[in-house]
Amino acid sequence: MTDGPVGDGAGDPGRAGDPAGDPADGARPTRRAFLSLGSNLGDRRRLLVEAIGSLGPSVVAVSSVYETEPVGGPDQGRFLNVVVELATALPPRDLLAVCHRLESAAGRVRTERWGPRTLDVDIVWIDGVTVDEPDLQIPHPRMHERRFVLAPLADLAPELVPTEVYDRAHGTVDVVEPLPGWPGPT
Ligand code: GSY
Repeated sequence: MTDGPVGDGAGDPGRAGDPAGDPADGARPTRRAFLSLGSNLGDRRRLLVEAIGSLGPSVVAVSSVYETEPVGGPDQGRFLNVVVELATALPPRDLLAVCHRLESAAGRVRTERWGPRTLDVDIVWIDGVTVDEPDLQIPHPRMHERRFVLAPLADLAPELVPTEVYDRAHGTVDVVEPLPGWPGPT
């Protein structure tokens, strides 16, 4: 793929300008999906804003922004984390491709497994969808262990985050200033 806008290439999932939209308009149900975005390298805020902007009109809501203690991996800087709610008819694998394209657009190079990264984008949940394949599991298999996922997810979908599950999860999370253009949950 070239450097054009995310989702703006022939054969890519999604429409130009609407990468999480569905090329087969109307053929599949539109579902609520939640992506977890994290950054701890470079201009973290800018990277998150650009990634969310490039998801296009499928974005329904963005959580508060959390500065979070790194979970796993080597000694590294704190992350900024958000969760984004989408309304999308993309099949899970096409949505995964969108996530990978956002990471590439942020200049992510996959080096150390749990190491620092400009951008990480994970599918956390899609209403009514389960996938259990080696490279894709939905719901995300570690979501219930991670406060950096659960705290922003609870902003948008509290019914998916029971209090006792949140209490057992790991890591410190602090709400910080919202992203420009995204005031956070209302
Ligand atoms: O799995 C997402 C990348 N990641 C994160 C993250 O986004 N936030 C925090 N706080 N710790 C993390 N460890 C990894 S790996």
